[in-house]
Formats: sequence, C-alpha cells, structure tokens
Amino acid sequence: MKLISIKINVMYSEMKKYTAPRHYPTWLVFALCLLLASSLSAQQPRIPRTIVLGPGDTAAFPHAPIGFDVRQQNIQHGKTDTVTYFSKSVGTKRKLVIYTPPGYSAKKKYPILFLTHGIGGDEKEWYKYTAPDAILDNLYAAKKIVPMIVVFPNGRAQPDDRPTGNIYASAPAFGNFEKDLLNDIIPFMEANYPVKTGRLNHAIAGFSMGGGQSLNIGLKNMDKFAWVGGFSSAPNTKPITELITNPAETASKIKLLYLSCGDKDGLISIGQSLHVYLQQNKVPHIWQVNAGGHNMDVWVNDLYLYSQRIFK
Ligand code: FER
Repeated sequence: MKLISIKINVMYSEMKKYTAPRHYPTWLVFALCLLLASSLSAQQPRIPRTIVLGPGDTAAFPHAPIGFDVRQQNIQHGKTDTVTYFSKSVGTKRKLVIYTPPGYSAKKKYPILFLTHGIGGDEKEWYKYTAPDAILDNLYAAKKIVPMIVVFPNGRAQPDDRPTGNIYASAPAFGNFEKDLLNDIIPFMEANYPVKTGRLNHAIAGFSMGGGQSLNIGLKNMDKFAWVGGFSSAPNTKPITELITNPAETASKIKLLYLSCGDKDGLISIGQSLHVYLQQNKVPHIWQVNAGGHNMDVWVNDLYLYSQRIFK
C-alpha cells in the first residue's frame, strides 16, 4: 500500500508538470493517476520478498551461448500451430499452442514437453516474450536435444481463461489445471498426435505460476511425469512436505528435477528452501541460479538448459 501511494504521489507530481491545473481540474488528474496505478498493480506480479543469497545459490551450468535464441535462416525449422480441444474439466473449448520439431513426421513417435506460463499469460505467453521455437530449432541444429513435441497449454483452467482484469483473482484456476492436463490435454494429444505414452515420455516445466504448477502436478503424479522443472516458481507452489511426501520414492522415480531462479528475483526463497530440503533428503536435482530478475531473460536460459536434459 505504501509503495502504491508513493507511486501515485510521484506520478501525480510528474503529471502536474505536464498537465497544468490551468487546463485540467486537479481531481481529474488525480483520478486518472489512481486508475493507472490500480491497473498497473493489478496486472504486474507482486513480488515483495527480500533476497538473501547463500553459498549454494550459484549457476549449476554456464549461460546459453550468445545467439541461442536468435532465429537462424540456414537451419531446419520446427512448426508452431494453435489447436482447439474440448476440456471436460472446464466445460469449454480451449487452446493449445503446439511446436512440432524439424523433420516432424506422423510416422514417428514423440515424447511431450508441457511448457507452462505465468500468472499474467496464456498459451501464447512464451511466444509473446521470446521465440521458443528459435531456441529449440537451434538446439536441434546443434544436435543437443531429443525430438519432442512441445505443448504450451493455458494454465488458467476456467471458462474465461483470458488474462484480463485482476489476474490474481484467477489463481485457483491454476490449481484446476491439473485435471485439465491429465484428463483432457494428454488424452487429446494421444488421440491426435503421434506421441509416445507413459511417464518417461512426459516432461512438465514452466515459469513462475507455471513453475509452481509444474512442481505441484509433476511431483504429485510421478506415474505420469518423470522430468519436472520449476523456473522461478511462484507462491502457488505447495508446501515442501506436501510436494514430496516420500523423498525416497521421489528420488527413485524422478529422472530430472530442475529448479531455477534469478538471483534478483524476490521469489527465490521458494526455490532455495526446496533445494535445501531436497539436498537434506537426498533427492537428486539441479538448482540453477541465473543472473537476473523475474523475467523471460532468465526463463529462456532455463528452457535452453532443461530441454537438453529430458528424454535422455
Ligand atoms: C504472488 C507473486 C507472484 C503470487 C503469484 C505470483 C499467487 C506469480 C507471478 C507470475 O506468474 O509471474 O504472490 O501469488
């Protein structure tokens, strides 16, 4: 509240400089500022926590090389489509963005990576802020990844699944997504795409709200997922002892548990405490602390690192 009122005061004095009260009544300027501030605070993730870095909070792997996310002309490209499926869980038609790899053929069979988004996004969010297809195309050209289909779902599993209005109000819908994924999206993929089935052929990862979902869904359903990634996971991440009820079982079933966060991200304590718990309970995992905040610059590096380590 204090921050918002400081913001309003600064914005008000800034606006006064340019919109002299000679022209506009003060109450109108103030009302406009309030409107702007409230819409900003509704749309932007609230990330209020303090950051304390420890000696274990380092990069497990070096950053992706320069150009890893730049579209290259002289290589083979995958294809991106948007498809519609009917979700019995939500009761509506919903959308998936689907990336099929270079050389894709209906005669082959592919594992699936489900890549989720943040609280302010939808199935298009990765494509809005970066070019995940270019990152993957470049990895294929360098022969660094196994051919896979990447599904970008909409994690807001509710009838109106657009990220409008107060995006925090739809947080419960991110929990409902588990049913949509398990009972609607996976069966849809199996009915319509040449996919391999079973846990060893399903990976789930995503950032922020989607990082929390990936950990919640992946670690709870290890009969469905063997490769789990939480990038800068948000407070929707379940408490650790709920996420991992039996560390020995998780350790024996998980093929990859990849956790990451930016070193300037106020949500880092979520990943830090998970990392410490996993270490103490001998659950193999990667803890990748990237330089950066709560943004796509960090998550593109995670996509680069994580996608190379699944289905192998
Ligand atoms: C919160 C802070 C951040 C929260 C969610 C987020 C549900 C998600 C941010 C994002 O997805 O970018 O307190 O609570």
